[in-house]
Amino acid sequence: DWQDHSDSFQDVLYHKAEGIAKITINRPQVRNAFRPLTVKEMQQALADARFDENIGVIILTGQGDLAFCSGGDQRVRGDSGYKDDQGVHHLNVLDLQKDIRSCPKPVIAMIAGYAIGGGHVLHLICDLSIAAENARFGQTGPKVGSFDGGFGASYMASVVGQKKAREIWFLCRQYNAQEALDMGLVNTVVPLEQLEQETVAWCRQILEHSPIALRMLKSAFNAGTDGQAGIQELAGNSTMLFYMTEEGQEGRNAYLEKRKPDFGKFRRQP
Ligand code: 1HA
Repeated sequence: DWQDHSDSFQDVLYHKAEGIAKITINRPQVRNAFRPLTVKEMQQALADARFDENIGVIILTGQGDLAFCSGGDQRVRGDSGYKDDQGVHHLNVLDLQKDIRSCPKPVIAMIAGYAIGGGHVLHLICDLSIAAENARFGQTGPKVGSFDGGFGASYMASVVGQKKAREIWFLCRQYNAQEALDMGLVNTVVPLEQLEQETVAWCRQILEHSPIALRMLKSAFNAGTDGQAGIQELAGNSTMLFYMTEEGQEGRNAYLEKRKPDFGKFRRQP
């Protein structure tokens, strides 16, 4: 039973239940295309889920059966980005992508209908993707005068391979759920009416497992593709674990007690 936390939001719905947070893009009239406000609210919801100690896994999805997300709202695309209400141009979905990747909790894309353009990249960078049989995937950038040469290109190539990634971007074709499964773009395909039930079952299985093990694994998977930022994340987790040890705490305590730290009492691990 989802509890509604959407109050402060206009473009997204935000729900929580049993350790699961669900962020839903709620613009079905435009196939859940995002404008800067949509992205900002998704970032806010994601931050809430990240800092809520009761939440262990996050679902990203789109309202209705027709689309997960169709990318940037072309109606508000200005000459250097997507316009907000003040007329400022943004490409702030790139920040959301980084937030999803650096979120220490697993983020699962739950996809019914279209995941297209910038909406396709969003599902791509989620840790897992669960698709309904009616899901359709693809990039449109070169068709509409856009491209995502960041995660959208390099991370895609690491998921589906160089040839397939170039095909997806150069030809701008659409792929059905089975094709997406065959190329490793999604984890499983289920009948539309079972989509949420199956996604929640995957979440529950994840929730049974060690949060720190999951956190370390996510940052370890990221480290390989995210360069210095990936190493920073992995190293940050090492620091967190070190802070949790007596040895780490001896350094802090000695400083606060204005004495010399006694690290000699700790084993020198082989
Ligand atoms: O590449 C980037 C970025 C790169 C770097 C940094 C930042 C980036 C940020 C964003 C993006 C992009 O996302 S570029 C790619 C933008 N998206 C698209 O090119 C997809 C456009 N939409 C479609 O291809 C199709 O609508 C669809 C395959 C998703 C669905 O087709 P369908 O079911 O036939 O519905 P359709 O009739 O086309 O759409 C329903 C309504 O939704 C239409 O409005 P209506 O005529 O009823 O008033 C349609 O215009 C609207 N709509 C759909 N997608 C968008 C949209 N309106 C604005 N923006 C959209 N993306």
